[in-house]
Amino acid sequence: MKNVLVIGSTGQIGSELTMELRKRYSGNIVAGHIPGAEPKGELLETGPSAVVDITNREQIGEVVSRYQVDTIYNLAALLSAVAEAKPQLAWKIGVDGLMNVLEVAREKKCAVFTPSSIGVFGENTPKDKTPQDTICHPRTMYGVTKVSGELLSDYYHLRYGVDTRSVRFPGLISYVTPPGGGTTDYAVDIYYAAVQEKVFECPIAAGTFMDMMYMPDALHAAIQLMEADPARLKHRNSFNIASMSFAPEIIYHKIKEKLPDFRMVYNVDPLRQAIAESWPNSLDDSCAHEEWDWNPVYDLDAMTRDMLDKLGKRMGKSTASLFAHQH
Ligand code: AKB
Repeated sequence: MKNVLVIGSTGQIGSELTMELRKRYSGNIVAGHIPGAEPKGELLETGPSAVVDITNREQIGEVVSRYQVDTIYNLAALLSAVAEAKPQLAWKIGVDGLMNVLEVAREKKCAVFTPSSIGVFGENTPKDKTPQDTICHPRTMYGVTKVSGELLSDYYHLRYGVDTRSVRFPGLISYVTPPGGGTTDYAVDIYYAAVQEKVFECPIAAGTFMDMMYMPDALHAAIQLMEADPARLKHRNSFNIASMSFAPEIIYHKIKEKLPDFRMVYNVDPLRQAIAESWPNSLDDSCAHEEWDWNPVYDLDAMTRDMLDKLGKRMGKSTASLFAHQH
């Protein structure tokens, strides 16, 4: 039996991770949320939920004790573009908040998963097949909080024996809960535009490659890493993981293979473009393969088929009817 607290359970990753954990484990899988972001529907109905503000250490500790939590998934964060607009808040949530989680974990003997990101890399990092152990010198506040988080998490493991583990997520693509304020969000928004039969305005310039991943693989990575045999882990915070890398014109043409009338124009956002250019084109994730058997399932083709099908159904359009409208 496992008792898990998911902090940030109503966000892009949390809403799906909490449900996946409830399918796999029989214990308490607590949906932690801030006031104003209450769980709804099946997230509310299938298990306990509790107010957990990551800036409130006592509150985290109280919920961990109440539900005898042994593992915390700490998903609270501001994404890259928002963190540039609110750098102090990004630090307060990403670093001070993480410190609160780690302190509770130390006292109450919990394992901790905190996602890191391709945002830890910067302009002087090798761009292609970026190695696991390389220069992490970001110029964004998001990157600064993620590098700090990796270092803090390793520190708590080495100094206090807290079982901290993490992956560097690429842009995550899902049809369930939309992301907010990320640089890679365009790769989600483009599918919504395609299904709604709208022209997509792309905020990222042609030729800008970034690593991306379909949500089922991302959920699997988080859970698989937390279940991995600790004796095999040479790294902890944080593993490169990868499944696909593409630029806007590549995902556009992939969608156009299925929906030939779909159109995209460029309207580049200078902030997001600068952030995207400072990130790698693709990561080398061989350490994750070697140390805990990471093996993603979805490529761009399989993801595109699933996204169009699932989003279409959610918007009351079957893939067949979407295709029928095409000339
Ligand atoms: C963002 O774009 O900020 C995130 C990330 C890559 O960490 N999706």
